[in-house]
Amino acid sequence: DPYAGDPPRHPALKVNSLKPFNAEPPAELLTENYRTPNQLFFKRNHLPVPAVDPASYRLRVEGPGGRALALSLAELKSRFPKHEVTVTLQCAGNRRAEMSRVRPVKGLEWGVAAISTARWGGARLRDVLAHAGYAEEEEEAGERHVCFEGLDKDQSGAAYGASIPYHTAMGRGAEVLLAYEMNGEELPRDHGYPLRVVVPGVVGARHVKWLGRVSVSGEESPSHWQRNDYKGFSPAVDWDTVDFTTAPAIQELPVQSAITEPAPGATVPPGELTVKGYAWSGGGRGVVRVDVSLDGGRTWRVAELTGEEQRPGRAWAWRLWCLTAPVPPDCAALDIVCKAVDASYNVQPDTAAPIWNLRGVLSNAWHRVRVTVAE
Ligand code: MTE
Ligand code: MO
Repeated sequence: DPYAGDPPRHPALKVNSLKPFNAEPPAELLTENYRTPNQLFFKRNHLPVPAVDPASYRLRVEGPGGRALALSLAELKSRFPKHEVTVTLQCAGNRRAEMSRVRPVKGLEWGVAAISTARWGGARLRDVLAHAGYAEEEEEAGERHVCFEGLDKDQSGAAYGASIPYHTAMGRGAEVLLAYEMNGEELPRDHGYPLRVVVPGVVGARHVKWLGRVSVSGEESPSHWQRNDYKGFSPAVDWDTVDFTTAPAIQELPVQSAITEPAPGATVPPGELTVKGYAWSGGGRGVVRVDVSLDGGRTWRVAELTGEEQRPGRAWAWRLWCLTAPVPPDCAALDIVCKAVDASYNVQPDTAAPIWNLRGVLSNAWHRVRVTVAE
């Protein structure tokens, strides 16, 4: 069993697949903390968790002109300043279960909690690439990509891989990390021990764990997960007609929000109701507002944003939100809805059908939770 060496996991996680291990925390636990405790942080593995010996570990960095560096963990920690940044990581398939209710899709049935937030610590990728001989972005350079390879491998020996545009890594003030710390602790095995990439504002799939190799290329990573997965398509496209070369790889994600409390189908008492949730957008776009409705979207109230303030243009981490409102009298049921607005005034679509896609990614319609009102 290639999964026999996987680490132990927290029993509260809702397991989506055991081998490989994929799990999300219960929604109501997700918003108990602004930073998700490591054990409850959602886990998304495509392959068995590799066992990496920290003493012999080397990160291979391919430099310009065929030169390569092999950096030990000690070198990564001592040669480059440690940078810390709070980043929300969201899987492209978060909330896929709602999309598959429109029409079946291929993928894990994630609920609303394939998203979590941590404070990550590590070396800046741009410092490491500069050390290897790469320059800050030049105007004329043409399209380039920074490619990452994990140490986890499938049966054919192919490693998990992904890439990001060069400017995402090397642009002024870029905060892409080669992280060895998560919430002040050593990176846990499930999250990429001993080293992972953290790309603020970008889809989870590019945050390559158990990082083995970094290179710069005129082309995107040749990995299956870069080229033939994690792309969005029209609802008109099915598995017989899909051509993965026609769509760009998902990088920044669209604005997202969801209700974490109360739970769908719960019974709430009359009087006053508190609704809680999270909101986040890709590309460093902040959350400017969350609207909540108790009557299916006919009337709205503005939720209170909680958690840390966001930096303009560098809003890498989510806002949590909450709304306390009177339950309308003589109401047997409530149809609670939330929707967020980001700093570019992007909004969420009201339903999932028009954004349905065969892989069930980018599922960000208004989130609805129906509850019963009773003493
Ligand atoms: N990196 C490697 N090496 N192998 C993987 O399977 N999964 C990716 C990404 N990095 C993956 C990986 C996907 S799809 C997501 S959503 C995130 O890791 C999940 O990170 P987490 O498990 O720390 O939450
Ligand atoms: Mo993912």
